[in-house]
Amino acid sequence: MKEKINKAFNERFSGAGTLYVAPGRFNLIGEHTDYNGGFVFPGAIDKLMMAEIRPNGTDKVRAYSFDLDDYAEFGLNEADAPTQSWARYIFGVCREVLKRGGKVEGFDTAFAGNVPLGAGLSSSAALESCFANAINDIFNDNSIDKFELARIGQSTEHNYCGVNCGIMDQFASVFGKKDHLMRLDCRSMEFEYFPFKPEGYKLVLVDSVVKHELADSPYNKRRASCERVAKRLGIETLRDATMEMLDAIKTDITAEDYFRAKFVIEEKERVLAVCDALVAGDYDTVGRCMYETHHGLSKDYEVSCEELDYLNDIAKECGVTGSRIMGGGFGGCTVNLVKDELYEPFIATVKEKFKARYGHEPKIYPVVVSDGARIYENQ
Ligand code: GAF
Repeated sequence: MKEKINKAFNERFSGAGTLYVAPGRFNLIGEHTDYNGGFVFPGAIDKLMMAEIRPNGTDKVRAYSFDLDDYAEFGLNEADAPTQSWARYIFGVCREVLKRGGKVEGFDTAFAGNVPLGAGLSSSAALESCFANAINDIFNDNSIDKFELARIGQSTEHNYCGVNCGIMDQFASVFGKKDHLMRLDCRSMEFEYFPFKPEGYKLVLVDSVVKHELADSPYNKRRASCERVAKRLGIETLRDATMEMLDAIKTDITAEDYFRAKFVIEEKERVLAVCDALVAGDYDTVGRCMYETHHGLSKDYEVSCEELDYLNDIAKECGVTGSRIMGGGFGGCTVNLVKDELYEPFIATVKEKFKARYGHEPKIYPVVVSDGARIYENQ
């Protein structure tokens, strides 16, 4: 990837800039809890966005996307928003830095990535974190703190890309640490690193290759449901709700809102249970919670799809310890916790069965928990 970016940068802009990388993320448990003030438990993965960047002495950004073979040029004022959706991520990051009083000047950039698009692995957060971190380094002497970098990415989604996402993806991409998961309290923003090297198990993502676009998906509607219920309960977020409170207003809200909130209330407890189980080496509990999350996401939160439910069924049949849909939903991957000795047979079976039903194999990505956004130093 480095070589092709260097070459593309040199051909377009001549010479060389500085290389920055930022990863996608996976999440062990804690889905749709971030925008409800709950807990999440993600880690950064070894799939990255990489950008070569150099100030160009103008007030314009000139950007080349290697993967899309597309070029965009835009100014830094609000009225200069580019039309291409990929370029709006970069523009949005620049604007959000400026809105916070940070400095951004014109730059040239060529970038590429190997985070699969639409797989629920947060390629967009990786792109945002990569540019936020680079702009912080190049123009701001790294004076913007890391939480603010994550918020810059999140605000980019809200204000320039139409997705009212929570903070999990950008947080994971910025704060990721090799071999560690992070339990983040999305209300207080306190977090803790948990060493993660499960003995005798592998974690693997199985990608249905069903594409999801959160902006077109009902993601924002799920968030709106949760906010409605919280408002009805007179609390800021569902973090403070219990099943008793929810049951007490059951007849005042729609059945749909009830089930959305039920999932969130149950899910926030599961994150804590999984963290404790992980520390105790109790992988059966981790796995059971993962299956419960899948069930809730499929039946109550309704963000699964036929292909993902099928992947979950196959995992169960193969004796996989834990399996669930991961990320925002509406396509993408399942995350699976598999005993070493079951790994190969599971992968063979899931490929065969899925292909027999849908005509193509799912893609397999072993999870390698990696570092967060950084300058690229020939690792
Ligand atoms: C998407 C969002 F971007 C995250 O903020 C989070 O809500 C996730 O879906 C679901 O847990 O990745």
